[in-house]
Amino acid sequence: MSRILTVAAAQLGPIQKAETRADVVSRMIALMDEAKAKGADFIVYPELALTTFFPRWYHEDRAEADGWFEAAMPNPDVQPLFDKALDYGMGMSFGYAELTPEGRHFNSSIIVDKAGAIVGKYRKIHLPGHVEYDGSRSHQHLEKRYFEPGDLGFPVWRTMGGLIGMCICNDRRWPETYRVMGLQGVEMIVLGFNTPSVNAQKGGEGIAQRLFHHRLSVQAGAYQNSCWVVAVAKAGDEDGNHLMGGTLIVNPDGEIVAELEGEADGIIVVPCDLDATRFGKETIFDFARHRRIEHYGPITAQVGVVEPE
Ligand code: CDV
Repeated sequence: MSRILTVAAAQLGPIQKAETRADVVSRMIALMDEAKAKGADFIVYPELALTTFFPRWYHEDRAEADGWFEAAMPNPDVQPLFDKALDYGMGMSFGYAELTPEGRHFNSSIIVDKAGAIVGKYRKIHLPGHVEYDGSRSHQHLEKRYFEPGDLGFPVWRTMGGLIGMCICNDRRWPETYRVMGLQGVEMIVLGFNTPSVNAQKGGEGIAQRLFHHRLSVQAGAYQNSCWVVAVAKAGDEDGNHLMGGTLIVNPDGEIVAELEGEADGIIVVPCDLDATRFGKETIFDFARHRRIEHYGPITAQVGVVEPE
């Protein structure tokens, strides 16, 4: 048996502060054209795909940052992308900064199905960084200033013939992210990321180690939950701030089956067999037979470390 979902992981190269949504959307459409030519059913773009990675910029007046947010989805700037996806009969997922009608701010992503309907929304739960300006860091990472933690959990949706879930960037480093979706039978997790290629608090940690941690995290998440993981970067130099690449697709054995070279706009396309998730889910990671929840209490009862006496 096989159930193929052909996925395009669509990396965006850098987006400068001065670039408009229209500029970016036309680049996203060019990637979609390429994905269509390569037979993709579903295209995945990065976190905060429509703008530069703005949480690196400090706005003393928090409200000034609202210009980076979308108050509606779709909206006139992104409508051409929705139109093209519908025309192609292609599903898509991308991240954006969401401003709700109540004035709440989230780092969000959506799944749009092949009929053009927004069938899934996820709001980033693990927000890295800090709230106030921090001069001790080599660069700012103000996600905790501009967003509140997601309030929608880690849902999984039945769409495009499979069970698909989302997470965003820093979420990929946390095993809980994958396991909560694994417990819903997830077959494919799609995620976008903006990862600075140096650690703002540890200058010696550069791109090689950051790529290692990235691959380690997504490969482990895929293997331990027997699912596909599609991880898509925004990469390159944004106004003097460098983001690593590392766009890749991992199979349910935890193996990288495709990885994009470089930091420019580009795609990798892989026919992903969703039935290939069955073996792991029915054997070594058959949760119903092997999990021992009586010993997992601290995972939900406790946030920080409690050392033994
Ligand atoms: N956008 C992110 O969540 N970036 C973080 C960085 C700050 C470490 C990441 O986990 O890649």
